[in-house]
Amino acid sequence: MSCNEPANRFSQPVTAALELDSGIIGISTVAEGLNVPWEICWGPDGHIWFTEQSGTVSKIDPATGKKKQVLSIPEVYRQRSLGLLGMTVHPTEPFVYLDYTTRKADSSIVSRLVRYNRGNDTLTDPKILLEFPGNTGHNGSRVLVGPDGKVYFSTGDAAHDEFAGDTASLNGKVLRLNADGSVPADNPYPGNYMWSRGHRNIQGLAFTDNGQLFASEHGDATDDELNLIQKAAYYAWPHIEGFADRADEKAYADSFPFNPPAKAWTPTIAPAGISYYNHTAIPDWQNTILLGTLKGASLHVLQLNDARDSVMGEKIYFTQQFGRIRDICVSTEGDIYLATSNRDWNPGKGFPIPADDRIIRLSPIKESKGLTILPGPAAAPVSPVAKGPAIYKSYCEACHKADGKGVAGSFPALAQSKIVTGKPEALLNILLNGSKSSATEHMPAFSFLSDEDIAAVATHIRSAWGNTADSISATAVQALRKPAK
Ligand code: HEC
Ligand SMILES: [Ca+2]
Ligand SMILES: [Ca+2]
Repeated sequence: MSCNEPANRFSQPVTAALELDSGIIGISTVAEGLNVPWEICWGPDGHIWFTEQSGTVSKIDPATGKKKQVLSIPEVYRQRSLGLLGMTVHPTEPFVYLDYTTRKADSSIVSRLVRYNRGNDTLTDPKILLEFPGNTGHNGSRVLVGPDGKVYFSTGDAAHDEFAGDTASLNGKVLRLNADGSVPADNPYPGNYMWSRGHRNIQGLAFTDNGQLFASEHGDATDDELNLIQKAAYYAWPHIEGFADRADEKAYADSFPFNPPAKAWTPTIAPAGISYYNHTAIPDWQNTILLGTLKGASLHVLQLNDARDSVMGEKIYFTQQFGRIRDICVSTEGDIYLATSNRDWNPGKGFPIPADDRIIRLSPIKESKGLTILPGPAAAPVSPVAKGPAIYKSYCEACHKADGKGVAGSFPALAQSKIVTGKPEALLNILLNGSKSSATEHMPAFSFLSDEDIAAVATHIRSAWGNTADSISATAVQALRKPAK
């Protein structure tokens, strides 16, 4: 354990503790009252640099909590998942790279990657490096300087599936740029920023100590992913979700070789920011990817192998403790900082609390006496039992909410819905095939669930929240499935 007394290093009180095999982690709040700190990064000046989604960049002295805003960008367009998103502070050059969504005069949404010059307490001389289509969702994104000094920038598919595989589109990619914004000579395609393609909506990006690049990515109804990003590789969205395990996916993979994920999650967890951890300050977590989750509201610690190219194990901490976790950074001393995202468009149950959003520090301490001891890691969740409420919780609640009331303007209420309580056929068709009558949000198809599971969740929503329709049988589901080819 480190011989530094955290009490000497930091002014904030330690309020809770987590006991690991190798030592104790103390938990303290470094900043509060923030509004969705989307990116937090450890700056070369020993400060935490962070973006807030509405368009500001600030830095904070982790020892004192003293905060200073260094930039406000009025043209940022913030709505739902849009706004000021990724940022990276170049470790050796005087540059900061930011990406955000903005609206053009014709009201179309675009994403931008912009470089600023970094002074002591200011960011000046913005230079727009890239501008490309955005949308009301799926805008990514993260930006990171690699060990090779190049800028890596992950973009969302802007809710256009067809962009992801298209080598001519900047959407649904990991892009690679020189520090000045030009295309590196050793990119896979001459004159093309593309480094890898076939991504849906990357939300986390991190390099390991031996230069492997990992990305976390949001799936649709199933298969959130962690991918090892390789030069020129193809990740197959929208043709393959997670591994090629369905018949249609296997057939596609026979013709189009793709990189399967290092790990996939169904039910989905909504993975967000990731960081590589290999510091002796917390020996239990050496050689791991730390992954924050939004829907899961937890920290996943993913053990890597020696080559740092596969995930060997997974432990889950802090479930529902801090709410949604958006991003993570690691200090040179090996302390870990988490940013909560409870004031975003889709907060979870019990959040936000008045102190949200927060930046929380995990730092080794010597004893836990007098502190609240948080529960140890949970085993990775097992697949849901074939019962309606559990299936609803795993697959439906993120959109339609625990009370069945949905989110006005985005996800319809299932409580008192005529479709839910009406003819079984209409309801089952939506569950099996999905529905897309609005331009922005759609209801994913759940045909991958068994007949029994669909019948169970359909029966559940027909009798929950004051609905009083009769139950639906697995046979009724089977009868509506398209006959196998
Ligand atoms: C990713 C978000 C999302 C998830 C997850 C989701 N839905 Fe939906 N659902 C929607 C959206 C959006 C609509 C509206 C679709 C449209 O009209 O295009 C919808 C519509 C519906 C409708 C029609 C309701 C009405 O009154 O129009 C039902 C029923 C429904 N969903 C049930 C479910 C069930 C059951 C699950 C879980 C198995 C589920 N949904 C999972 C987003 C979601
Ligand atoms: Ca994939
Ligand atoms: Ca699959």
